[in-house]
This record gives sequence, C-alpha cells and structure tokens, in this order.
Amino acid sequence: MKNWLARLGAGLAAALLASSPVFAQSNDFERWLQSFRAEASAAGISDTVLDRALTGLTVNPRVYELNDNQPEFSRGVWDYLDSAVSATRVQNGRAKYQDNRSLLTLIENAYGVDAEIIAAIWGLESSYGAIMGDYDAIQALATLAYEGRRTGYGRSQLIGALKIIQHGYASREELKGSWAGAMGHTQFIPTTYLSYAVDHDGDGRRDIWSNLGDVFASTANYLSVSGYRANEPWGVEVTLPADFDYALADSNIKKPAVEWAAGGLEAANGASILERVDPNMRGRLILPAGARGPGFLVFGNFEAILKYNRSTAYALAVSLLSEEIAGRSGAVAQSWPRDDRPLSLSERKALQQALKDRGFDPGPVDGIIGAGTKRALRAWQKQAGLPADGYASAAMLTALQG
Ligand SMILES: [Ca+2]
Repeated sequence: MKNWLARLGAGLAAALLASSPVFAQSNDFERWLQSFRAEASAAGISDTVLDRALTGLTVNPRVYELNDNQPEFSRGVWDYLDSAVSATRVQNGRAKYQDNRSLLTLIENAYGVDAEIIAAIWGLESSYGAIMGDYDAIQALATLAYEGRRTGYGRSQLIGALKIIQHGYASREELKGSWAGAMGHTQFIPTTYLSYAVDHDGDGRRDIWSNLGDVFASTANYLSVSGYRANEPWGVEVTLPADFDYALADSNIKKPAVEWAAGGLEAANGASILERVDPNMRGRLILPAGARGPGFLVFGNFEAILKYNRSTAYALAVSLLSEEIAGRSGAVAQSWPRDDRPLSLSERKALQQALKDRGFDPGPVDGIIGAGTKRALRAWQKQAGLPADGYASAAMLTALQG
C-alpha cells in the first residue's frame, strides 16, 4: 500500500490522502470564509481587521477532531471532584490566595464576590494561570464556525473575537486560548469578555491574559452580574430522612431553608441547617450521584457559579475548593457510590430508548441526560416503586431493560 502510494508521486498521493473530510474541504473553507466576511462586515467589522485576521487562515485539524469527539465513557462526579479538588490544587490555591490577598480583598469588597470563590474559579479554569491554552483563538473559532456541532457558537464567538481586535482590547496575536476559544486566566469566551471584562488597573486595557487585577475583577464582575451576593453561602451538605420523597430533588423545586428543615433535612454534620443558613434563604436540593450519594442544599450563589459553566459537578467543585482555599474543610462527609459505574454514551442512549419503549418520553435519544430524560426516568421509577431520584445508573438501565 505504502509503495503503491509512493509510485503515484507526491502530488497525487497527497490528493488521495486529502480525501479525509477536513483536508478535502480547503476550497470549501475558502468559500465559507468569503461568506463569513460578509456576515462580519454587516456586524460592523472593518475590512482592515478582516484582512489582517482572516487572510491565509486555515482549518485547525486538531480543533476539528476535538469538537467532533463525543467521548464514549464518562466519569463519575466523584472522579471529577477527586481531580478538581485535589490536594495539589488545594495547596496551590492556598498559596496563590495568600500571594494575592490584598488584591483579592480589594476586588471582593468592590464586587461583593468572595475572594475564595474567585480564586477557586481561577484554579479550575487554568490551574491558577498555569494552563490557559495556546490555540490561536481566531483559527480555533473559525474551525468551529465552519463545520461541526458548534457552528452557531463558533460564528458568534468569532465575530466577538474580531470585535476585541477592532476595539484594540487585544491584538490578533494576543488572542490565545483553549481549542473552544476560551481565553485567559479564567477562560472567558469572546462575548463574555466583551460584556463583562473589566479594566481594574485603569491602563485602558482589559487584560485577562496577564494582569491579575483585570482577571479577578472581570471574574467577580461576571459573577456579580450573574446574581452572586456577598456573605451568602453557596450551599450546605445535607442528609435526608429515611422516608424522603426523592422527587423533591428537582431543579424546579426551590423552597426556603426553614421548609427544607421542616421536611427533615439536616446538615451533614448533624446540626440543624438553620444554624448554617438564613431560614428564609431559598434553595434547591441536588443529588449529584442520585439517592445513593450525598445531597446538597444549594442557594443563589451556586446558581451564579453555574452561569459560568452549566455543570453541577463544576459548580460543586468551585464551591468545595473555595472552602479549602479559605482554610475551612471542603470534604464531603457522606460517601459517594464509587461502585456505581457511570453509563457510557451507548448505554445512556439505550436507557433513553428503554424509557421510550415503556411509554415515558425522554426527548431525543442522544445520550445526553437532561431534564427530559430525568423527568421520564422519575416517572418510570415512581411507577416501579423505586426511589424517584431520576439518576441514570447502571442498575436503572438493567431494571429498565429487564
Ligand atoms: Ca487593565
């Protein structure tokens, strides 16, 4: 095969190899860039900026590959927390917090966002600035905008990135970030940058790549606009009474702490939750690993962290890491069901199909366990006389298929 290719000569062999989806489309990409230019012009981007940013631009095959990759296997929330709130990240966080204490306190007072939360987000987004991503953001976003499952995201963020250049906030070369276009110490995507980044030191630039004052103030500003309130807890770990109705662990059910306490919820250390939080504070109950795992009553500040990244595991990691950075314990008192194997992508699809077959509509059979799947699973669990936690476990898949 190799020899046969070699005999064809370099040009023809390259053409044959180029029949892979990415490389074959370089002409198509050029055509796409032309149509995108028109769209960007209409959005107010000047020809000068478009020429400088887009001329000679190519698809980044690595970004294309990463975007295309839907991992078959997922991790349990406990595995994620083990690495997100690792001893090293805690230790580095405490040191970084001390190093930047006066700056963080200044920003905490200005925005009403706890310093340890800002530091925890910094720790999770870039390991405190150690890993910010070295992808050319314009190329990465153009690749996403061109083809794949995030074209709408890619287009709006690419226009956002071009606006950053046009306004002179950063140069074309400075726009470095993750493969998905998240940039700087706390990984702002371009539209977030345009709306929420702040020039803390007053030098005329909102520098989220190298000025820690700008980084912390931008992060705090974003959280504040997302509803973060000073001196309120993110949440509290809770235990549930024996006869608990798991259907109450629903993102739509928010009640004052006093009502949750009346329903039998206690702080995991055995105290009343009302010793820890204002009785009137409204919160919802989350069970990140279902009925067999720990529960948390979470409040408005947790929801604000979720605006940063819409993953419960992420918001929980930020919250627990922030406790550790502030010198308290972020350890979860109850144990995780570590024997509970997370479902693979095909198993999650099988679970959705089984629900559908039994007449419970989970929405599209796409392997994404969203609100629709959880609702359908709860309804089936209720009918089957099981704890209705809506948690897609291997045991539930087996029961559904049985
Ligand atoms: Ca600045």
